[in-house]
Amino acid sequence: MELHSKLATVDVLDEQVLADLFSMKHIAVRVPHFYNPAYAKTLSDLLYQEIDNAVAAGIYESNVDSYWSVAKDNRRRDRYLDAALPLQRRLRRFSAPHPSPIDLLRVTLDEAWQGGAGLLRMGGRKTPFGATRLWRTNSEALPHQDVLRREQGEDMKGIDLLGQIGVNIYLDVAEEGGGLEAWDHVVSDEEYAGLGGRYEGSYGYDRERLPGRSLLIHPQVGDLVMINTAYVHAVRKITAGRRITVSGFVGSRGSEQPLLCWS
Ligand SMILES: O=C(O)CCC(=O)C(=O)O
Ligand SMILES: [Fe+2]
Repeated sequence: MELHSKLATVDVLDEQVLADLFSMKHIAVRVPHFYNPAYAKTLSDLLYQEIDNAVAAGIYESNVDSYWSVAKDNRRRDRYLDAALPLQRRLRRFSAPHPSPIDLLRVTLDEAWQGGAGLLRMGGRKTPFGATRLWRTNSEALPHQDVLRREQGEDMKGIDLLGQIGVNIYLDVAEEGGGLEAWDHVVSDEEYAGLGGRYEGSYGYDRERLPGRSLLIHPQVGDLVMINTAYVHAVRKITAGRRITVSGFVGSRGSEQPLLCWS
């Protein structure tokens, strides 16, 4: 199959396009200008200011830990869960008087999906969704997959997902580099287990072992790109400028169950 036919570009997110993404018919779906680019610009300026202050104070470049990084540490997991609602309020405050991009995504998913959509809960507590991630010059993400069941701590056992997608809203894009690259290639759970922990967190697969051809997506400001994260993907090195995304994951347990959102 022609690789580019596995990238869908749509104006409206509907149930069919989501189902085709979860079922792996699509590798990725792009919704151009999902968030108004002028609002995105204003929001990214505010976030850069806040992040620059935080970095000067020695704080990390994403405003919230990712689940995989807290799964095995109770103290960090508590901090992660405590951040769930403040994270939503903060982005709402920064976005006002316009909607928060992550609110917009969550209601769009809720409306599109038969079973609706909501925040993932862990031990009865809501998880953060929509981390703002700053990617500076020279940063990149090596080829990887994002597969919750490979990262799951005890508190997440019993959440059996049929599929997982990564969602990113691009509030600002790099001048050069920073494209999202994806391969028509899945490392299965069996193969992954056979790799014996060599790629912890399914991260850092050798490019040499991947198919030669890949999809390279250059998102524009305001775009939403959703990727089925079972497909191996990477963020190409940013060679000039920086980019900022609002980022999370969405899991499916079937069309009649709510989609589950977390970061
Ligand atoms: O920032 C991006 O373009 C994609 C990051 C990523 O790997 C993901 O969302 O799973
Ligand atoms: Fe990823």
